[in-house]
Amino acid sequence: MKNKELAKLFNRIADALEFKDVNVFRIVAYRRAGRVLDDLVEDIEVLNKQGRLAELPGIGKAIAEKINEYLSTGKMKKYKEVTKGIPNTLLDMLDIQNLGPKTLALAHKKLRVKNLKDLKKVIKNGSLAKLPQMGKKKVENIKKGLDLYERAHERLSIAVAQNVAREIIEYLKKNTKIKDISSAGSLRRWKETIGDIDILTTGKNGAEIIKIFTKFPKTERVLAAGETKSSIIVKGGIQVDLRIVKPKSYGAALQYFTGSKAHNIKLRNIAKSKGLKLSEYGVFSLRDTGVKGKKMVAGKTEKEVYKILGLTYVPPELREDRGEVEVALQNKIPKLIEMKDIKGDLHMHSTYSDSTATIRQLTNFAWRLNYEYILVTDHSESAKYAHGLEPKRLYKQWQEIDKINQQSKKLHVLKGVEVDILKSGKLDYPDKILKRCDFVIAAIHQGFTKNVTERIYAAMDNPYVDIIAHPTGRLISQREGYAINIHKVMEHAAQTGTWLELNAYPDRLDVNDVYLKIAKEMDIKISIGTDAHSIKALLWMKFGVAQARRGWLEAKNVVNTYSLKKLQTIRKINKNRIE
Ligand code: DGT
Ligand code: CA
Ligand code: CA
Repeated sequence: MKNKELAKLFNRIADALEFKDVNVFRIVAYRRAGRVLDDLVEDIEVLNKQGRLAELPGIGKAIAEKINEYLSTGKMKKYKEVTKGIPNTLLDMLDIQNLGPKTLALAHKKLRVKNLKDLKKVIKNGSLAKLPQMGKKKVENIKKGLDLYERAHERLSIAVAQNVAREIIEYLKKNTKIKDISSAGSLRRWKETIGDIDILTTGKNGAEIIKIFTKFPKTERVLAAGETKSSIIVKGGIQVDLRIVKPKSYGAALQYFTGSKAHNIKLRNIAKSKGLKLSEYGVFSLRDTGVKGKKMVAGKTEKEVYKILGLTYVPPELREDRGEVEVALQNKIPKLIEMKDIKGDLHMHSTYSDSTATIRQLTNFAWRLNYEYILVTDHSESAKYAHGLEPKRLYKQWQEIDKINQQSKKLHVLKGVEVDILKSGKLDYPDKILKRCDFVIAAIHQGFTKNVTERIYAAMDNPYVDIIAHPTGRLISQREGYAINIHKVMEHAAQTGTWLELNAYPDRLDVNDVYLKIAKEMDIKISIGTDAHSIKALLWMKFGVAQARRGWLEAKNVVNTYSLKKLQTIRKINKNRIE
């Protein structure tokens, strides 16, 4: 389908005309064409072949000719002519609030501004303010718009996006008469970062619901508000898209707007091969057309959409076109791990090192989460920044744990450490200490570029090391990670029977979904740990479980779904003795 491509071209023409400050009516016409094409469900190429372009609202003769020209030649003269000499990076900046086309054109002409970087420079060095009719106040406003624009173009952490979405959904439920409501897009797929938040709902009076939506208290700017869709920017520069659909199309729309795009393309092709048409409005039979157009055969629920295409239901976390469509066709989608499978948390810190939570507080909170056990894993001695424990304090901690375990049989507190893998490759505690722990996590916190793979190998060769924490060391949107060969690390984990951590801290999610799937195929066991440094952070387990699902993991692949007894028997140190 060339619909979106054409929509973009017409929008670009409008941008360029605006930039050149020409006749407003023409700009409106191009914008309208862009919007119509963007929303069009039917294939523009088909309509063009059938000579039906004139039926489309807002597509006059001149625009229709341009569509036809583009579809038959792959080019559009008008687009070329109008955008000549204007870089795309410049036109993109028209989206910046308070920066009108005239100012932008002036900045381009006089200060040779071509992109965001240039714009920032001329704001900073004061040259923009010196242009005719500009001044400090105007530039200040442009700067505000620029900040907003930049924030909106960053990807959000899933934890942040989830909170915003929850707030908006609650607000809509409270203030409008809606029936079904759900997040969609990457948020529903639990992707590690989110571009914008998508929300889908059904309800009678669309315009009214949208009016209330735009009045969400944290709205900073309304980008669009119509009868069935709206986009706003909320505090923090976060874009939220809302769509309202008819109840009979809710499942099809949810499927469509959950994506991913690649997954949807595969489904559409399957539909086609079955003589069906899949769209956000439903599944339609093409063969069985009665007198009055196409017959709708599914669309109310997502389940029936998948079913009619001959697929088992695909959980949103799998919809990335990583083989899930093929597997669903064979009825072989695995039973993914769920929150209720989790029996404990195997990575957390206490006030003994750098956390705000006491062991007792961690214990009580974990009990409320229905856990059977927790593993307290404070930092080892050389982690000075984190108040790492010298042996004396570690023994004191063990005494406290013993006491807690004696007093309550509610939940078992396990003695662990997060022992540093030193630059030398040695571990920060001697074996005689590690030996006395229930479980040991080893982690790189220093020397991120030096022999990291080899040092992790050495740690995995230690019989007392059960888990490698955050194996790649990345911090999402902040830090790349260690210089490491993750595939080799995985090989060695498989060979030694060492478990790899899935660190559930939302800025880590390490190892990621892609590596998890490989680890599963290699039969490596995964340990999901929150790495909590506060009581509340124990709740991050859900992000870990979601990533595990994105990595196709089942309960059996994750060690903290096991009972404590089983966990003990599968430790590498005990495994050999038993088998
Ligand atoms: P994001 O926002 O960048 O994290 O990623 P998504 O997946 O949420 O993408 P978004 O917000 O642009 O669109 C939401 C969903 O709508 C997307 O996952 C699939 C569907 N969608 C959007 N545009 C297209 C399209 O051009 N073709 C198809 N097949 N689906 C689309
Ligand atoms: Ca999105
Ligand atoms: Ca969106």
